[in-house]
Amino acid sequence: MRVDEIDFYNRLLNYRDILYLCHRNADPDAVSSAFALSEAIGGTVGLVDGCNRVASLLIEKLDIEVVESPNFDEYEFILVVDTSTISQLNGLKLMKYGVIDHHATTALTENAEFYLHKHASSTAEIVFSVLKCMEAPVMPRVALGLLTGIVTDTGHFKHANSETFSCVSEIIKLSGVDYAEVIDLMASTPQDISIRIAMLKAAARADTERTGDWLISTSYVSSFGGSAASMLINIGADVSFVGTSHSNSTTRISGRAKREAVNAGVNLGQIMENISANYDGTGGGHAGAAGIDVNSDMNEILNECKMHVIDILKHQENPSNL
Ligand SMILES: [Mn+2]
Repeated sequence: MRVDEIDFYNRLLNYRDILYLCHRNADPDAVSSAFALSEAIGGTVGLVDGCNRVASLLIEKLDIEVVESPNFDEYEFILVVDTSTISQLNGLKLMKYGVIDHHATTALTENAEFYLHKHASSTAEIVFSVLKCMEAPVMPRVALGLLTGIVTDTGHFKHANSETFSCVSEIIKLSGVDYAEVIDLMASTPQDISIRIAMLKAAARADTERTGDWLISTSYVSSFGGSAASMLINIGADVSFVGTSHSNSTTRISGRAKREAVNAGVNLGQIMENISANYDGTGGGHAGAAGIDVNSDMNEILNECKMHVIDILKHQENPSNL
């Protein structure tokens, strides 16, 4: 049964022990939504199967109490948070549950006792509207969590709409937190030293070729090739290829392309597939992100990838330079 904000919290207030259950590999949107509800209504934040890096940082920084793999029998009611399919809960069997979610697919709501679903850019925004209806205070910890959830779920506001910004503005006003605190919290996400070394090496070794206003960079690392290829895009390349070569003579190339390059005709998945056919390897992926595994010289394959892209881009204009 679909409910509105008022009905939603009134129903939750009927239960004594509520488990706010986050999807597997929980993200900040799930964790902060569960946390905010547990603070306002009472109950426990539960993780079905771990959480991602920023979410674990959030849990640590905000000192959020979470229960990993909770025993459902210990709770009177389960509220599934930011989750739309049972597979996101590893197929767990739920008896009596409610849902709060913003995803387009809504398979989980069918058997729910009640659910609050809206097409918001994050569950955190829906939770905030519940808090407002309850006239619950928005404490700084809750606000920091919800803001982090909104920022990450909207891809740092890339997928935000006007309602997202109104919500963010209201949260900041009501809680008194500084937006800079949210940025600081996310910036302090620790990264493994081996990844950082790989990124710095990939940047230092990058070989960049210009065709028109397009920049195509190639480099190599011993691991984290995919992350390194994305990093080269972030620091200025339009298309990047990063090779990793293993002792057993297999070469892996990871490629990434900016949207403008894809729009100009670069399809890395197709390029990788074509090259892999010539070298008896396997390759493929998406237009903007793809990979290839072959038993050939790394530099030869890197060069081949680059030449394919130059061929496509040399007569195209780069709209980001107009
Ligand atoms: Mn979400």
